[in-house]
Amino acid sequence: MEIRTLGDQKFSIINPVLHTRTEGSPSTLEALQYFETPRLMGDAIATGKIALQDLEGLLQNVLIIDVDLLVERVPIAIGKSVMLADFLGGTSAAGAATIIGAPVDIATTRASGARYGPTDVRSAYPRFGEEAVNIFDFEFRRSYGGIGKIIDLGNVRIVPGESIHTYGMRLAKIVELALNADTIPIVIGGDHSITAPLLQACSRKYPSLGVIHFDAHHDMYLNPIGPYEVLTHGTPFRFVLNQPISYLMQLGLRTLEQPPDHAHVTNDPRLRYFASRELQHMEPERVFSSIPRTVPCYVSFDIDCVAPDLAPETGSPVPGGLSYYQALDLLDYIASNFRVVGADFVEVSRSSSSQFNRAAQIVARYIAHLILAPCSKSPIIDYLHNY
Ligand SMILES: [Mn+2]
Repeated sequence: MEIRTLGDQKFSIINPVLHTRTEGSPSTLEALQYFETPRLMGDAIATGKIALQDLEGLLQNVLIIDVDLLVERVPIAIGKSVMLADFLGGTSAAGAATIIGAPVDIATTRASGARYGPTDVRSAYPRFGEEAVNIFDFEFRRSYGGIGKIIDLGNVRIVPGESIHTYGMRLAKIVELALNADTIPIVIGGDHSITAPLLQACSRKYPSLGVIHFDAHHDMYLNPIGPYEVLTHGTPFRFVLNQPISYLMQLGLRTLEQPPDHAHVTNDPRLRYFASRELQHMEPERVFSSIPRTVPCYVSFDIDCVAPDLAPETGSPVPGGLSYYQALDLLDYIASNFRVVGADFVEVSRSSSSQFNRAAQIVARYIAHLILAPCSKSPIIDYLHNY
């Protein structure tokens, strides 16, 4: 980071990594110090030393002060582990899936534990090596060819005590870098609040984005006590509807609750849903018959859409739910027929009584299918006697 004085209380802040030059005032410099010695943003704003718009401007334009501080490399990666600095300065990664971990559960309302999601999902991922080439998929009796790269940037670090807003802005920035490199970001959460900043970044790049949301809950709740419009893991889709998305399809809903306190969003014509019970008897083709194939699509997958007896490691389980194969077939249909430009897999937590994380095992398989399904496919014909 280089700061040049321009005179008249103006400064030019140059980021040599991102090749950006941003003009700043003395208050921007104060805000910059926030990142050098991270502290509670609320306190800094309350003292009047830092203006929120200065912080946001810095995050959006000159965020990367030291890339190593932003992202933490992980011992077990999905695909090839790449440093963010190398990703930004290296050869083209176009077409690759970019894995980004978001180990946060600071916006949960019930049990915490979603911070373990990225670690446990990565550990459960099939060991394909750095590139998934020539994979036999016995489930679908097909093999995949021409596989692109899978890059793992690691986990976006959390500063202890910070809010989901500053964390979300940093996460969104990393996702924006992945999108601008023409890769497909796949974010492993983390609680569901991260979807709001993620979709903000994605809809900046793809203004007509469609969203397919798997969940037991509609996640458009209001906070029970004011302030009502607060970003938590139960509210992200209130914020998603503020984006210029073309549709929001919710799959797997099954809560039993008082009339929704979100009436002003439920008559939004972009919104549609299928209950978990309805999906028990529907072919994917029918589920997605009204969805335009040409519109880029974002998938937000909350593991609690799957039956809690199959995936118990989650914070807000609801009885009923999709089977492993129902969700797999829906995801396979999406990945094979739509242009998926980004995804998140959230709300995988961890059990204190079992070493084996069933929710993480399922999500790891779904991520693999999401990455593999768009690749060229050929039938498995020479396995044993082709029975
Ligand atoms: Mn959710």
